[in-house]
Amino acid sequence: MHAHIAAGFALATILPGAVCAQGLTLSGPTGSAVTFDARAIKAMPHRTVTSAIHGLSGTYAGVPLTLLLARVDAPRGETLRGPAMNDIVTVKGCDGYRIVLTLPDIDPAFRNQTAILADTIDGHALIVEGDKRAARSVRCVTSVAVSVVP
Ligand SMILES: Nc1nc2c(c(=O)[nH]1)N[C@H]1C(S)=C(S)[C@@H](COP(=O)(O)O)O[C@H]1N2
Ligand SMILES: [Mo]
Repeated sequence: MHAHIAAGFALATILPGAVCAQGLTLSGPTGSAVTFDARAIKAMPHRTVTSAIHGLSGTYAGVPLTLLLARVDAPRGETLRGPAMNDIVTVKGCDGYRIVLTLPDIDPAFRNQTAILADTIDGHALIVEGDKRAARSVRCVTSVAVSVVP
C-alpha cells in the first residue's frame, strides 16, 4: 500500500473523524443532491480494484462511482448516450484538489476498468483503475458533481 494512503488510514484510525469528517455530497446533472455518510456508503455494493500509486500496488474496496451517481439521476449503461456523453464529473478532495472524469470513463457498460469510491482507506478516496499515474485518485473526497456542458 502506498505510504501516503497508509498514513491517511493510520490518522483516520487514531483520530476517528479527523480525516474527511464532513460527509460526501453528490450532485447530479438535473440538480438533485444527496449527502452520504460513511455508513450509507458501507451499505452499498462494493467491488475491489487494484491500483498502483507511484509504482506501489494496493487493493482497495469501494463503491463503483456509477452506482453512487445513479442516486442523483446520472445516466449510465443504455441510458448514457447523446448529450450526456459530454457531461463532466468533478471530484473534489478536502484540500480543494479536483479532477474531472466523464460518465463513460467510469461506466462498466463502456469500460472494463472503472472508478470506485474506496471507503477502506482515508475516509473516502477515489481510485481510478488503470491509471498509470495516480493523479486522478483523489484522497479525502468531499464531493462528486455531474455537470452538463452547454
Ligand atoms: N486530495 C488530494 N488527492 C490527491 C492529490 C492531492 O494533492 N490532494 N494528489 C494526487 C497525485 S498528483 C498523486 S500522484 C496521488 C499520490 O499523491 P502523493 O504523491 O502526494 O501521495 O494522489 C493524488 N490525489
Ligand atoms: Mo502526482
